[in-house]
Amino acid sequence: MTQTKPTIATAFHKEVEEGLTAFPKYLSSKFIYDKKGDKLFQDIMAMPSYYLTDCEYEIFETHKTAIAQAFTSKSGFELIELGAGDGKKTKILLEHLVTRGDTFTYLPIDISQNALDGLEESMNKDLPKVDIKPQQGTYFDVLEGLANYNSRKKVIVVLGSNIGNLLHPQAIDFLSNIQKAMSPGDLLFMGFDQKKNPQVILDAYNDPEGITAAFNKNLLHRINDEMDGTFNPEQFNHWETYDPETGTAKSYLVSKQDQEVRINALDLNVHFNAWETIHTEISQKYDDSIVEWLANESGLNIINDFADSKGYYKNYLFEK
Ligand code: AVI
Repeated sequence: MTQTKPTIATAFHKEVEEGLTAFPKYLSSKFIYDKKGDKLFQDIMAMPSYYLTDCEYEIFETHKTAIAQAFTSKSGFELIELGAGDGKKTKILLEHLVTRGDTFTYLPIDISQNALDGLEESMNKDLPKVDIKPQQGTYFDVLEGLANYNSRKKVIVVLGSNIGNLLHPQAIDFLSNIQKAMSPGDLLFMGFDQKKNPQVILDAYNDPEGITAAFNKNLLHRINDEMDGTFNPEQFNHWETYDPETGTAKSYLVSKQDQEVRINALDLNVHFNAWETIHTEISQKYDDSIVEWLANESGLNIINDFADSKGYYKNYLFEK
């Protein structure tokens, strides 16, 4: 009897098959985020060495007046946040906008209805005056739907330097898609982690407690749980590199020995030589000239930027 291969069920299945049969091997960091991955990322954001979060808080606290002034419009505006998560940082701005008496609707977009329900509940408790309309779906489906939502100015917010997990060509696609959903006069407010002392960057992705290692290895746990895999995560090291010339931090999982892993749902055996790698994530760091280039390529203009006191991180304001 001929055995038929099991049907590849999801984008994750497809990528695992492609990535683990490629040379060199790779898996995409976007698949780290299940419930456990989300929690590990919350823990990363709370680590002092992961300076990005504190820098963005500092920027909001220091520059909230200027940021609010840029956002505001006489006829009111829509504040659209892509990947809102728990909205902690955004609340600083929202609170300030409420205090100023600005008229706006807050439209957080997230793929997870669960995350949106939690956010709506905490917003109703902490900032009941904010008119919140959560939008469940992928960024671009929702943005497309909002393109003609109404005639008010749109301010699109993307925090946390999430763009850094994209290679430059993908980042240009991402920015171009946002640009297409904007009308003249609309704004994009986006966080970009900056190039800095390479040691500071390495420390942010290499904590001694092993939280980032656990976050990276969640990919292997997910394959075990969802694809009936036999990875032993203990047999892989988390490894981080940073190239100060390109500004690219890269995460790997490195096989500590020659080993064979079986992934039953894919009917796949994967061989690892000792010290063979799986590349899992890039976290790109930027400077003004790279951001200007990305903006030009995507049909956007930078009209302002806001930095923390150390110059580690910047939020740029773009206009179509
Ligand atoms: C979500 N993203 C911007 C984080 C970053 O800094 O690249 C993910 C992360 N990876 C390891 N630590 C945090």
